[in-house]
Amino acid sequence: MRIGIVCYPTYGGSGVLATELGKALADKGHMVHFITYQQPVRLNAFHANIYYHEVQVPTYPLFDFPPYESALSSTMVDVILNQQLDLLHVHYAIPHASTAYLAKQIVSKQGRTVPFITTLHGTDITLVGKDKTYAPVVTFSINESDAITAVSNNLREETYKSFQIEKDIEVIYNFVDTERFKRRDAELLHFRNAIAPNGEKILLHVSNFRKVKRVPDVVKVFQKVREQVPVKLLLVGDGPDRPAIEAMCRDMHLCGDIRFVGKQEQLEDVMSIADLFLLPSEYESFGLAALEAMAAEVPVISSNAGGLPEVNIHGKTGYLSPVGDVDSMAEHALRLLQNEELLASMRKGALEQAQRFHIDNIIPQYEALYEEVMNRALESVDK
Ligand code: GMT
Repeated sequence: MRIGIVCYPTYGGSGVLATELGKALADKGHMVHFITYQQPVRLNAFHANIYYHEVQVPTYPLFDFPPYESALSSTMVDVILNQQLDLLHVHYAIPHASTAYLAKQIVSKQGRTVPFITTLHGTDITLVGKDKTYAPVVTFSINESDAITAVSNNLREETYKSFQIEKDIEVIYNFVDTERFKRRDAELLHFRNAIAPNGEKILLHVSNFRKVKRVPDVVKVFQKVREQVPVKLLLVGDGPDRPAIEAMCRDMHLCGDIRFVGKQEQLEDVMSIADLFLLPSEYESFGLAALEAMAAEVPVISSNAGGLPEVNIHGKTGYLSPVGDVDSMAEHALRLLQNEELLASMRKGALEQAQRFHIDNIIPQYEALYEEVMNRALESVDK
């Protein structure tokens, strides 16, 4: 198939997922065309079946706000027509679903039928999408999608609760390449020793440092754990809350034991040296970073918000606590760090759970959906 993928190219989970999906589809022989405003971060090696089309947004003195959506729709039209795309798969509803709708209408005037699939990822529904500034367009464009998927049951339910959706939303879970995230303790010992030179345990948090991630809770949990166990905290990623978190660490006199390493492309290395992963989010539709940690045998201490209980199984792969309950999270972390046997069994449970979301189990679900959508589109042309 010739598939156009539209996503945010930055470090967010939706862009990561979309890029990994495109790479896996290309490996299976599909022609994949990424349409984004910048090279997606995980699209970092040449692949014969992958093409990248950059959306250019020309400016003009009249534009206080350059019309990105128009530029994106026009680029979609160009790629559909010149690369003979069979379908578009857009990730994150805003503005990708409405731009896909527009592109579909434009090419239909030229006799081309190109269906589009919208994958909902989380904040496009639960945070930004619900805002009344966007809600009518989001509702309309989701309903006009030829198929809709959500990355968890929770997100599917949230979408039905928040919008008047007239169509079925299929749940296709996020996935992980467990081979890539396979733990490599011996190989990465030098890295581990650099972070924890005296054999301390390592707590890890990876995010885009936004409010919804509740990064201050990570620091509070760390402080409580540190009172009882020698431990270091590794903070990966960047975002608007990072300066405040750095100030918080200074005020709490924790700087010596906390390492900010910014955005990292080799996440598998970082996951491989961690003992526990912390994800205390206010909401998480799925928690892709937690799944990647589990694939590296890292148990997860998380909140029980959104789709996290579908990924992190309490008592098997880690522990769940109510949002904001840092005492409970610290208690869970200490329970594991002070009991090597329990930690070992939880690590095994985490890896087993990650296998359920193995990339090879999930990609065929997308391929089946593509087939179904294309067949429906062909039938509608025949009528
Ligand atoms: O929260 C992020 O990390 C960014 C955001 C995005 O859309 O880029 O992530 C959302 O999509 C991920 C991939 O499907 C999910 O794993 C995250 O849980 C989800 N984030 C939220 O729901 C807050």
